[in-house]
Parts: sequence; structure tokens; C-alpha cells
Amino acid sequence: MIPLSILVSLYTLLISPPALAQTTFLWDQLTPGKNLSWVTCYTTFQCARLEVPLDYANESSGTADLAVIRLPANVSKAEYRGPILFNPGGPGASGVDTLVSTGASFQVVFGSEYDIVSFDPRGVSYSTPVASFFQTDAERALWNAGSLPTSLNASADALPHDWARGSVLGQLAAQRDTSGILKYMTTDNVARDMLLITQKFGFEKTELYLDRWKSRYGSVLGATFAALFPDKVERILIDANLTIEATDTDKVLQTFFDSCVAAGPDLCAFYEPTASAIADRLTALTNSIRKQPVPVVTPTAYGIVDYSALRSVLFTSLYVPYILWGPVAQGLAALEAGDGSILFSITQTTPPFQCDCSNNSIPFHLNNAEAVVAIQCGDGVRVTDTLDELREFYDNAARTSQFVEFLVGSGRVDCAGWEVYREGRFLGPVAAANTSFPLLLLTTSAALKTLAGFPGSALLTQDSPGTVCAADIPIFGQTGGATANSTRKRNNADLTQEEEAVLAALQVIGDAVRPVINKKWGNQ
Ligand SMILES: *[C@@H]1O[C@H](CO)[C@@H](O)[C@H](O)[C@H]1NC(C)=O
Ligand SMILES: *[C@@H]1O[C@H](CO)[C@@H](O)[C@H](O)[C@H]1NC(C)=O
Ligand SMILES: *[C@@H]1O[C@H](CO)[C@@H](O)[C@H](O)[C@H]1NC(C)=O
Ligand SMILES: *[C@@H]1O[C@H](CO)[C@@H](O)[C@H](O)[C@H]1NC(C)=O
Ligand SMILES: *[C@@H]1O[C@H](CO)[C@@H](O)[C@H](O)[C@H]1NC(C)=O
Ligand SMILES: *[C@@H]1O[C@H](CO)[C@@H](O)[C@H](O)[C@H]1NC(C)=O
Ligand SMILES: *[C@@H]1O[C@H](CO)[C@@H](O)[C@H](O)[C@H]1NC(C)=O
Ligand SMILES: CC(=O)N[C@H]1CO[C@H](CO)[C@@H](O)[C@@H]1O
Repeated sequence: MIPLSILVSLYTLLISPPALAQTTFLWDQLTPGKNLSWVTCYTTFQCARLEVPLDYANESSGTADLAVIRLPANVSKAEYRGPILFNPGGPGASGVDTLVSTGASFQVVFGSEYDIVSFDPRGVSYSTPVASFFQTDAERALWNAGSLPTSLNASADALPHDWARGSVLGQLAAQRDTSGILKYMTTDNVARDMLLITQKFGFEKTELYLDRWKSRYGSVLGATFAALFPDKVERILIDANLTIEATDTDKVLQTFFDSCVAAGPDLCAFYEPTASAIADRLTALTNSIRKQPVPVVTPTAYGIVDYSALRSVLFTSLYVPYILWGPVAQGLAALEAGDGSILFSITQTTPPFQCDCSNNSIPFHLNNAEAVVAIQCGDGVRVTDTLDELREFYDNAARTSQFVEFLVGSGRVDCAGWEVYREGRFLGPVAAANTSFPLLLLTTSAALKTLAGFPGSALLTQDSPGTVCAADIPIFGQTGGATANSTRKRNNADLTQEEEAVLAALQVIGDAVRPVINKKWGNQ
């Protein structure tokens, strides 16, 4: 029997962490150890804290303690097939929080002969030490509030402003990194941790499965794992590397227009008889919103739909057409009529920050913002650009995409002030002479470069904007309203009961990780 552990990296622009997991288990009361000693947690799950070296190249560098969670297999020992490792992507998202809400569905999809396993990556959430640049939740919320949303084309000073904020954050991070965790949060170390977790289950080889949620980071993590440990790969399935490249965004937007025309006025609220008429209508609306933002006050929330908000909703929707294009079309039509509430509700999926000022205790759990920056900046080559150089970079990139305003921020502009880098971090090439089993990539876009790096791998393309096959469900097949609901009509006649159950479970998973866009970092 093939030992199997699978990495599932679900894409999120950012995962909105289920509130449930924060309150119901006290991780700090678990004793970390070099083995996985499980205790019951979150009712049906088991939790353990695993000690890992901060620096795998230097055992005296100290340790980090990973929060590891599993939904145990429910079969006899003979039928047991090992762990399936799930990484929630981001980077910076909590695997624990995500698994608590999706574990049961994963087990339906993969089968109860597997342990469904996840973990908070080093520096993230319940793993300690935690990456944190702020001393209180209120301090963090105030900083983040100043950075939303983030079109670098919103005004002439948007880019310099973003650059300056990145510089503040970079200095803050360096100054407040008392635990020294930051430079060890790189993706190569996360890959090493995944292998160690697999080994602690008594398995040597890993099967990686990266889910269809277009995770640029998931793809990076999976490919890094394969490049570092080609002989530890049982199989890797990278499902839909939908890194939307600069040049792709314009094509995907065109598909939005084309699909809207094809769907007709009943299903697409922003319908016009031709794609170019829709494009013109959108341009007119965008120009009008730039001049005059729309205030929104609902019984539960309030805010502004301005140029940045409109552009970021559009941009985000390019990644998840099936979920957001219906509501976005409705939102655009309503916005034209002066009602910003639908578009606002798409951006505002989490409740506003409420300060419990009586007790600002650390360590922080919701440190996603810090984790994203630490991993994203720390992974890369040091950015030494001056503001003039960044502007030039932006202008060049603008020639390839009309959404460059969201594409060059993270990783380039935001990292220009980052100071904490680890010598010897993995900088590629993301390739391996021969993995111990071919990679399988399910994708809608050019993953060909990756394939070229891994001889013998295979590519399976599936429908989505930009490719050839027919969709099994129309993008505008469902007018879901502002609340995304991926329960969609399919031609289910041929499905068995078991297939129906798997489909339903996949929809639960998809809904749990659908993107939220009212956060500063990670929208790439
Ligand atoms: C961890 O598990 C291994 C293998 O079961 C065992 O040999 C070792 O003693 C354990 N270590 C600790 C610290 O419990
Ligand atoms: C290993 O880590 C220790 C503790 O941080 C440090 O003192 C030592 O210089 C490191 N060794 C190497 C070879 O980097
Ligand atoms: C994902 O696609 C991008 C762009 O086509 C490519 O650069 C990257 O290597 C791909 N990664 C994987 C893991 O397929
Ligand atoms: C603050 O919260 C921490 C952790 O939840 C708790 O241990 C501590 O007792 C609380 N302090 C006060 C003053 O409530
Ligand atoms: C910025 O916005 C203006 C007005 O909407 C638009 O014409 C221009 O193409 C945008 N430029 C970039 C680089 O995004
Ligand atoms: C790649 O690895 C497989 C299995 O380990 C082996 O059978 C094959 O000969 C290798 N191919 C190359 C080109 O090294
Ligand atoms: C989604 O839509 C389906 C069918 O319209 C409905 O039965 C279901 O309750 C909805 N789910 C949510 C979470 O709104
Ligand atoms: C083999 C095994 O572990 N079976 C268990 C699966 O789950 C049911 C319900 O929780 C238990 O009753 C079985 O013992």
C-alpha cells in the first residue's frame, strides 16, 4: 500500500478564519514535544504541538512549536493509509482554523482511511513563537485600517504612500523580532516542516495536492517541496495553478464581459448586447466613482465604495468567477444607480474590529497580516529599489496589465523596506531532475514553465477563462445575490450518491475558503 500524505493548499486571497477555533482550545496548555502526542480538541479533532528546529541547518539555533491538528482516520489498522497534509495557503493563514471548519468535508472527499492533517505554519497563529509587529490587537487594527483598500492607481501618492508604509513595517518588524522567528518563516522551512510532520506519522514520502483555489503560494510551496525533496514525493497534484499573470488579468476580464453577454440580461445584471459595450459601461462607472465615491450605511456595517474598493472587487473576482461574477454584476448595476451596498457587502465579509480594551493579551493569534509580509518578503531577493525605480517598474508593468495596481504591491513595493533575510534560504531553481513520481498539474493557465522544470510531469487542463474545454456549469448560471453561494446547478443526473456527497463536501470546502478582500496583504 502506498503511504500517502497529501498537501492541500487551498487558495485564499486571505482566509477568513472561523471564529470558532479561537476560543475553544487552549493551545498554550499543551506541552510541545519532538513526537506528536495527541489530545482531543475541538470535539472531534486531535491536537499536538510539534517541536521543530528554527534552522534545519543549525540544530543549536533553537526551536519553534507547530500547532498540528488532525481529524483521525476511522478504519482498522490494516486499512489505514496515512496522513493527508493540508496547508491553507495564503501565505499566513491558519491551517488549524481552516481544518476545524473543513475537516469533515475533506474526509468525505479523501476517505476515512486517511488522517486529515493540518498545521499552523511557523510564526503563524497558534504556532509559537508568533510573528507579531504590534503590541495589541488595537494597534494592529489601526495600522491595517489605514491600508485598505489598496489600488496603487488611486491617486498620485498611492505608490509612494505604500512604499513608505512598507518601510515603516520593515523597520518595525526588525525592531520587534525579539524571538528571532522572522527569518526562519521562509517557504523552504515550511516544506521541511511538512516532511518532518509526515515522518512523525511514520511515513517517508509525501503526496502533495494543491487545490483548485488558484493559490500562487500553494504552487510555490508545492514546487519548493518537490525541488527540495524530489525523492520524498510519492505524487504531487498541483490543481489549478491559476497564478493570474499580469497578461492574463485582461483576458479574464474580457471573459467576464463575454460571459455576461452570453448569459443575457436575466442572469447578468450588468448585461449589454456586446462585450465592448459592457467594457465602456464599466469604464464610465469607474470614472464616475473616482470623482464621487458612494457612502454605504447598513444596519450592521458602514463604509465607502470608492475607486479602490471598486477596482479591488473587480480584481478579486477575476480569481473566482463562479463565486463572484454574478454578485459583482449585480453590484455594478446597483452602484450605477447610486446603491453601493452590494459591492460593499462583497468587500466587507468580516465584522469590524471590536477592541476588548480590558485585556490586550499577547501572543496574538490573528497575525495573518504580519505572517504574510514576513513570508512573502523574507522568501525573496532583497528589494533595494528607490522610489523612482519602483515607479519605473510600475509603469513598465502597467503596459502588460490594467490591474498592475494590485499586482506589484506585495513582493515589490511593500517589501522595499524589509530587513530580515536568512542567508542560505532557498531561492530556486524550482525544478528537480527527477521526482520519485511524476507531478500532475491540473491547471487552466500556463503551468508549462513548471512542467519544464520537472521532466516527466503531466498536465491536465480544465475549463476556465482562457482555455478550451466546455464548462460543466455556466459562470452566470446562478444569480446568487451578494452572498456568494456556490451551491450551483449542475447536470447531476449521472452522479452516484457517493459522488453527490463528494461534490457537496467540495462545495463546503470551497465556501469556507472563499476570498475576502478587505485586508491589506495577501491579495496576490
Ligand atoms: C519519539 O518516538 C520515537 C519512535 O516512536 C521514539 O523512539 C522516541 O523515544 C520518542 N521520543 C520522545 C521524546 O518521546
Ligand atoms: C547556530 O545557532 C547558534 C544560536 O543562534 C549560533 O550561535 C551559531 O553561530 C549558529 N551556527 C552557525 C554555524 O550558524
Ligand atoms: C504557476 O504558473 C506560473 C505562471 O504561469 C509559473 O510561473 C509557475 O511556475 C507555476 N507554478 C506551478 C507550481 O505550476
Ligand atoms: C487576559 O487574558 C489572558 C489570556 O486570555 C488571561 O490569562 C488573563 O488573566 C487576562 N487578564 C485579565 C486582567 O483579564
Ligand atoms: C489609472 O487609472 C486611470 C483612470 O482610471 C486609467 O486611465 C489608467 O490606465 C490607470 N493606470 C494604471 C497604470 O493602472
Ligand atoms: C527517474 O526515477 C525513476 C524512479 O525512481 C526511474 O525509474 C527513472 O529511471 C528515473 N529517470 C531519470 C531520467 O533519472
Ligand atoms: C445556497 O443556495 C441553495 C439553493 O439555492 C440553498 O438551498 C442553500 O441553503 C444556500 N446556502 C447558503 C449557505 O446560503
Ligand atoms: C474502525 C473505527 O475506528 N471505527 C469507528 C468509526 O467511527 C464510529 C463513530 O464515531 C465508531 O463507532 C467506530 O468505532
